[in-house]
Amino acid sequence: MEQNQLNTIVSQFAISGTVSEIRPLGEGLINDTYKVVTAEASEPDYVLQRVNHNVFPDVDMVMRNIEAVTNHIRMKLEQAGEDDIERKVLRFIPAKVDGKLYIVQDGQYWRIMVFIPNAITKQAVDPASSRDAGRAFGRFQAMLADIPVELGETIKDFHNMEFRLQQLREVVAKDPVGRVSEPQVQRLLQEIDARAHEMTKAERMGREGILPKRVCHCDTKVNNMMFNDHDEVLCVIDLDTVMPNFIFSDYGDFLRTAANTVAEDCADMTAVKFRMDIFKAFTEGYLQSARSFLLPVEIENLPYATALFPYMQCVRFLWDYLSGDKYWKCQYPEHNFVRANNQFHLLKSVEDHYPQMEAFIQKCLEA
Ligand code: GN1
Ligand code: MG
Repeated sequence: MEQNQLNTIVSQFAISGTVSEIRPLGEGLINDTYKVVTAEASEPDYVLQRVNHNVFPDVDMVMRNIEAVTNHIRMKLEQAGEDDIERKVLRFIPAKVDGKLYIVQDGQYWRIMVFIPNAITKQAVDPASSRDAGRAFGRFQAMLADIPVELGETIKDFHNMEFRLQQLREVVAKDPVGRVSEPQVQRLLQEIDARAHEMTKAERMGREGILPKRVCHCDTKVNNMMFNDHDEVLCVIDLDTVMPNFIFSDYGDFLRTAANTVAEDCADMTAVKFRMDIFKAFTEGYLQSARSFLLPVEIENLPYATALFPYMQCVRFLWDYLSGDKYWKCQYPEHNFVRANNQFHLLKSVEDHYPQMEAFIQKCLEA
């Protein structure tokens, strides 16, 4: 993207300071991100993002959600007398023309937020930072428990397991790229089928009215938190998917990414293992800040949530593989299959740990 085009975009927001440089930032796969550097030391720098309109069809809803969430969290932090609030919650800058938190330019959606200085993101965590992460995500849910507005569902049925299985079944029936008959695909499809009933129990409990939806982050990966230089969590970022969901989303997706011994696309399946040390630390932290509002049915099903997310991600990666790799960027033809298989191996390792997980949660509750 040309500097002068980027400058034109930035100039439409009510930022302070003089822009001296705009350069690419990070390696996100969904949105394009830039750092906007200002000349004055007294003015903040900013993060400019183009929002992926294909993944998030209703950007206006995304930004209304984010506005409600960041305002509510800022109010909670102020009430709690916290210091350094500007580094603990994101601040988006309104457009000059209409005060909305985004602009549309040539069919593209853009937004800008204040850059949080002296903070880092991580790709992996140790048990100590997992405990902190558990506390941070639990606190995030706790602070949003009484948000006065109803948030929109920014990606419809995003973590709905019944829907994800339906999507898979549809692509299996169509087989658009002729991959369904591969023996490795057939094996995985059988494993998925064998667990389909158990794995869709959240939706059933939801319909029965015994499992509530709460405001969740829905993309609680390790790299969606900012840490300060003492290794403490400052704030939760990447708020596009914040929406009402079962709390299993935030708990399970963090463990899916953080407690895998290897990356989600590691092709050596013997290396894929579920790390109980990370599970224990994260669970302890999460229960510390979330226990006050969680229902017994939510706590009892945390081991289920731990299995659900590798399972769901296996289904989603396999769906994309069978669809011809349209959703996730792939570096080689089997990439999505390797990801799906990796997540299945993680699921099996999680399943081996059910009794230990249950015992540990019980111990936390008694403590
Ligand atoms: C996508 O873009 P990223 O890496 O934050 C996906 C998640 C998946 C993840 C798997 C909007 O997240 O749900 O778990 O890939 N986000 C969306 O790597 O689909
Ligand atoms: Mg992200």
